[in-house]
Amino acid sequence: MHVVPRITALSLAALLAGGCASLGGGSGGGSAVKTVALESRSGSSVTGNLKLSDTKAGLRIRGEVRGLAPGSEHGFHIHEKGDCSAPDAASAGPHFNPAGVAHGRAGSGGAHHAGDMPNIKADAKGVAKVDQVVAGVTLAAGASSATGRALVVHRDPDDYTSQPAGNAGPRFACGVIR
Ligand SMILES: [Cu+2]
Repeated sequence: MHVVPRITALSLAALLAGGCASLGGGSGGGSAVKTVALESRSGSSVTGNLKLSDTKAGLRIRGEVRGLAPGSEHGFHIHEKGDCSAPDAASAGPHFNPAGVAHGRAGSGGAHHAGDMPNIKADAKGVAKVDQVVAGVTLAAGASSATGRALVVHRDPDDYTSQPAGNAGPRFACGVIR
């Protein structure tokens, strides 16, 4: 029975080493992963944990959002300011939109904000599994860097059409990309 704790300790050591490497490798072009914790806002009980990493295709966002209504659909965006301090997360500002273009549907071929992403969908337990790549956005420094901005989950679905934010309603969760 000594084997199990030993393996656990080794795994922990590996995880810690990986974490330290990530912290130190912000601009090294390596495989840095940032973790973003989504906190509830606007009186919701929505929370989440997401992992972000740069890929050749764009910014990959993986993880879970919890506390949603079963089967519900929600707008999900990168907002401009890395400030979730307001009770309604209005402090996160508008969508991240460095190109100054119209809101729309990412991947449609039409105009859309850099921070526009597909809606997330909750399962029967109110959990939305997220795994998507945001083309044209990076963690690394640059004009389209998401670092220092915020991830926001809305109460309602994004209709991908209404300006400037898809009529997605109040901000139910917010997390700063540090
Ligand atoms: Cu939004």
